[in-house]
Amino acid sequence: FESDAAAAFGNAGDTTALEAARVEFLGAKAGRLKAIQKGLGGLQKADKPAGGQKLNAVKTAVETAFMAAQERLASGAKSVERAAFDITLPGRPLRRGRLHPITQTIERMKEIMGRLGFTAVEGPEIEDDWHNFVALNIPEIHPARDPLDNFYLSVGSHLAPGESPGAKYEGTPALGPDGKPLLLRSQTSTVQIRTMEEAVASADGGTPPPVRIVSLGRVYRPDTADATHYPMFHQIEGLCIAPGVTMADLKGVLQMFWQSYFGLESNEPIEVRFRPSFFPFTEPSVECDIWHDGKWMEIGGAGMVDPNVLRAVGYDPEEVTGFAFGLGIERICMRQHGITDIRDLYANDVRFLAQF
Ligand code: FA5
Repeated sequence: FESDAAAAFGNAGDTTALEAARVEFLGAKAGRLKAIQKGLGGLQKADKPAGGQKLNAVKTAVETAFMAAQERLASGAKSVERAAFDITLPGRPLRRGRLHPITQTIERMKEIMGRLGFTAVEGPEIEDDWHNFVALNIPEIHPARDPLDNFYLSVGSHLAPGESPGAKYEGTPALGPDGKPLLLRSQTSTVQIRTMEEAVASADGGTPPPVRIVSLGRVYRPDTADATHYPMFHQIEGLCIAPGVTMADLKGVLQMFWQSYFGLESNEPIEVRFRPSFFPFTEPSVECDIWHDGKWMEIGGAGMVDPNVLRAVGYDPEEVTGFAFGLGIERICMRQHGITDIRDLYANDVRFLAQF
């Protein structure tokens, strides 16, 4: 009886069928449970307590099965059988995540530069005066230090909700161990300094080892966001220090890099062009263009590491020379994919990001 009732409730596909089953098994007048209850009257007196107990247990179980069926129907499932897992159905495709286009660009650049013998290194995003300016030959009075061009850090100037900035901008400057203001690095050239310092320190007074590194990471400038500028962006910095390194090496490395980056599919030679420029930390300095899609495309700055920079970190400029270059990663990623607005890269719209 009990399993018959459970099956009938479990198979009921709608409330009408469930009600019919309820009347059949639990109906107060002619239900099957009622019939059994009436049957108890025919038992021996001594058997009656046990029979009554058994009847109560069965009644509870059947009522529980009925309530479970009620809940099942209320939650929308048809019957126990039909709600079960159909192993013959094809699986639902999983939505695969993917890497952000900037991450993809960074990985590709690291891989190409790795094949050219350049090791990837990282540096801190909060920098001190020495690494962001002094060692890079940017003196105390240089315009590159302007607070309007840098994110200097301050302490104790948190804005209360709804409070406008204003005087809070004047907050107490956060100072480094040297007593000079800390800032978010404005270029990856800071990593050049850290790398060369480590190389010189590792030599322990002897001849410092040659250096061949790339550093890829975030940099910060208070530029107003527009189609080609963002206050946070990424740069790739390359640095090569060894005896006898020349500008021809710089051009050769950049040519091979761009040939791998843009030229492999088209099989067309990628031409690299240097235009005279100025950076405090390189001498001579150049702006570098490449011939791409039938026109010259400006891709970043480069030059021979200034002897002042070599001296600042402890190299002897009579013994070693070196080149450095720094490129904006967003601009290259945008050019590669035909992205027309840098802000799209950071709006976190999955419909946009899923295209890459
Ligand atoms: C520099 O930052 C130098 N450190 C590059 C360098 C390294 C020269 C080593 C010599 C030796 P510059 O300020 O021009 O240079 O910036 C480099 C690139 O960053 C630019 O060509 C541009 O592609 C990108 N860039 C600059 N500002 C922004 C911005 N607000 N948003 C996105 N990209 C930017």
